[in-house]
Amino acid sequence: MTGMSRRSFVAAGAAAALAACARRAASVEDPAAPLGPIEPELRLYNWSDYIGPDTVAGFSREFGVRVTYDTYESNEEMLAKLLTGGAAYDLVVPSGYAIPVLRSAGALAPLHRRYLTNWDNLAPTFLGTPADPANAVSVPWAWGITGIAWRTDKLAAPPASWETFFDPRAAGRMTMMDDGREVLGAFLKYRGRSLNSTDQAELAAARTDALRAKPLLAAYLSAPVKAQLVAGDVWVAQLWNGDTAQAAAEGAPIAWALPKEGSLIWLDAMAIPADAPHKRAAHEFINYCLRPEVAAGIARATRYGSPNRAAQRLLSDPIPYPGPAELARLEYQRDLGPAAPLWDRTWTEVKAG
Ligand code: N2P
Repeated sequence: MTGMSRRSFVAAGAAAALAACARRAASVEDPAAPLGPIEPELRLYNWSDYIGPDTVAGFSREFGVRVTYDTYESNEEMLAKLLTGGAAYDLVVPSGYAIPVLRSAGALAPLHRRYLTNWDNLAPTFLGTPADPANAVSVPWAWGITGIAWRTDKLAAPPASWETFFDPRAAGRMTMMDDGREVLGAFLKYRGRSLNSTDQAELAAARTDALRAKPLLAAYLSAPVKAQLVAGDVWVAQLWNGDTAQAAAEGAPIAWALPKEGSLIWLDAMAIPADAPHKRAAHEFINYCLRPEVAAGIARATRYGSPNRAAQRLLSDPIPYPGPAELARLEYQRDLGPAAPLWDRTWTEVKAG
C-alpha cells in the first residue's frame, strides 16, 4: 500500500464516494440489458506474470481491439488504484477477499451473462464462493497457494515451517512478500491462529514475529523475487506455488514447500470496474479467456491451477485441486471489515520498524 491506507483514503474521500455511489445507484446497470457494440479499445490491469504469452495478442488480432496491459504486485496496490477512481480500467483480477471490498464501495459492474457463452467450461468447485455467491461480478481466473520457495543447492532440507524466517544461517538471503496480509497472515498461521484474525493480541504477536524476522530479510518482495531466486542471491522466499514453478522452469534448482502450520489458498477472479469505459470489450475478453485452449495457455505459462475444467483436459500436467489433507491446512482470506485499519496499522509498524 503506498501512502495513505486504503481505509483512511475511503474515510477521507467519504463525501466524494457517497456522491459517486448515489450517481451509480441512479443508473444501476441492468445485467440482463444488452451492452453496445464492442469498443475498439480495452484496458487490462492484472497481477504480474499471470497470463499466457499470446493471450492478449490473440484477442487483439481476432477482435480488432487495441489492448493496454498494466500490472500490479498485490491486492492492496490494485485496490488503492481502483478506489481512488479515475484509473479507467476495464478488467481487474482481485483475490477473493478483495471482491467484497470493491463491491461494497460500488466499484464493480454486474456481469452480463449473455456475452459469457463459454461460462459452462468453469468447474463448479470454483463457482459460488463466499466472495461472490452468485458470481454476479466475478469470473474465476486462477487459484494457488502461498508457501516457501527455496534453493535446493543452498539449504540442506526443505523449509518445513514458517520458523524458517528466523533462521540466522540464511540471514540476508531471505525475502517475504511486500504484502501485509501475506506476511502477518503467515506469522498468524505459525502461531496456530487464523490468517483472518481480528484479535488485537494475536495481531500484536504476529507483529513481534514479523519484526524478529525482519533483520534477517533482504527485502519485502513479491513476484519480482523470482529473478533473485534464479540468480541464487535469494535462497528462501515466501512465494506462491505458480510463481515458484515459473522460476524453477528457468532451470535453477528451486523447489516449493507448504509449511506444516498451514497457509493461504486463494482464487483470483476477473471483474469489471463500475466505471470501465469499454464494458462490451471486457466481456468479450472474459469470454475469450474462458475458451478451453486460451485458458490452457494461461495455465501453462503461469503454472497456476485452472478453474476451467475444459482447459484441464488439454493440459499434460494439470495441477489437481488440493485434496482434503491439504485443504485442512489451508485458509481463504476474508474481508477484514472494521478490523482493516488495525491490520493496516500493524503492517505499517512492521514496515517502519
Ligand atoms: C502473480 C500471481 C499471484 C496472484 N504472479 C496471487 N493472488
